[in-house]
Amino acid sequence: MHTASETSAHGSARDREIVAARVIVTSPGRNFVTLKIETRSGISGLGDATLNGRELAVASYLQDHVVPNLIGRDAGRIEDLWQFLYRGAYWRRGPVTMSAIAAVDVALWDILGKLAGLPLCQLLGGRSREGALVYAHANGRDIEEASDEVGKFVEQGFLAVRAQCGVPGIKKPYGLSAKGKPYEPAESELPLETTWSTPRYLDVVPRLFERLRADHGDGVELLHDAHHRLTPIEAARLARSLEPYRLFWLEDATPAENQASFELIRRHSVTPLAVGEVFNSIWDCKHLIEQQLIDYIRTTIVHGGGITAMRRLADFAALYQVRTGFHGATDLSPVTMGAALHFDAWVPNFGIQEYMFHSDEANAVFPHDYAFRDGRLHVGDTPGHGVTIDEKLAAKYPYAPKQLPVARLEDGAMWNW
Ligand code: GCO
Ligand code: MG
Repeated sequence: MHTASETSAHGSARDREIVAARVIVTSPGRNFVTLKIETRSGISGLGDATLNGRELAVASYLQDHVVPNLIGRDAGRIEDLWQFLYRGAYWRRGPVTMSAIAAVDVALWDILGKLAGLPLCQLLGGRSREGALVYAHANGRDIEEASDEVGKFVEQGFLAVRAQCGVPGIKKPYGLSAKGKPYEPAESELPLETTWSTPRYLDVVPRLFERLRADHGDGVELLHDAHHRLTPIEAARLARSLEPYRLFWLEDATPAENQASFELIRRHSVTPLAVGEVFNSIWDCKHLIEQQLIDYIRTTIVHGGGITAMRRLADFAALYQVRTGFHGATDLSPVTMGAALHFDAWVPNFGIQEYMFHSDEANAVFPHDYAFRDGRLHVGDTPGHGVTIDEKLAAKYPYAPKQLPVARLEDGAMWNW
């Protein structure tokens, strides 16, 4: 016998019982780890668990340590399962643990949406906006080529573009792709060794943005990613030198293990700052947010512990007028993109969503209902997050070990990639 609270038109606790959970590793152009959870009534949900360059660690965490804990539990108890996996592991936080928790959490929200017959954004409180403003990636070997690339995105209707360009004298600086190819950093089985020079970089970036404003005017939002390469005072100098070009944000200006280092950048510049794609918990940005040292928080669903955790983080950020700017590189699967776009549709303090294009192969493995229109990504009304997996097709793309590059200074010393 079920009590009234356990039973609804959409299924009882028995119907919601988790009967299977599977980890699917596939590599349609790049590696993705996906968790599929199935309930007794036959409803299933998907969560992304991809951690670029360290994929199998999360696959094992899920397969060996999480899945046995899921079987027999009520898929409707999303908060309780989140707490069980977070507190219950004893070892809190960390990208592997939090990506695994995120995969479970997102799969359960997907199941809840399907049970209710509602899109995920409706479960969160409904749409606050029609579509999510997105930014695309433009890059060029030099300023000229980068400006041409920005122009192409503007022509396609993008309202915001991130721009990166080559640094004279530096081979393979961050963010550049081979001509005509989409940017994809995890290229080789062992890390590619690249070189870095901060003085050369600091010299070229202000010239890039001066040119972009001259070529494309003030109407387009421009963004830039320093990819953790600068010290706080160098970051302050860059942020200040970019002020005339009114950036939407300067991202990852300096590593943020020491959150207080952003105080130094703030003291010198009003260029808006974004950080957090490598964070996995609210604790990684508590000081940054409370002290209003940043303007956008980039931590996203897959690496931040799922929707349950990100909702808490976004509400906390809202108290300080910090807005979301979810990471959306190609190493986050379409499952994360679907979930993120539902979150973006709801979250009151939305800022922007990163949008790198998945390959045709990846899009075929993960059919989805989101679409780009007029500078924004729009989610449909499919129940759940609207992303599925073609498992037969996925099986045709076996795992291919790939790691992210590393960077060394010109004297050979290791630096931040
Ligand atoms: C971004 C990121 C990515 C990361 C990548 C690492 O802002 O899009 O910095 O390009 O480097 O996600 O796996
Ligand atoms: Mg980045």
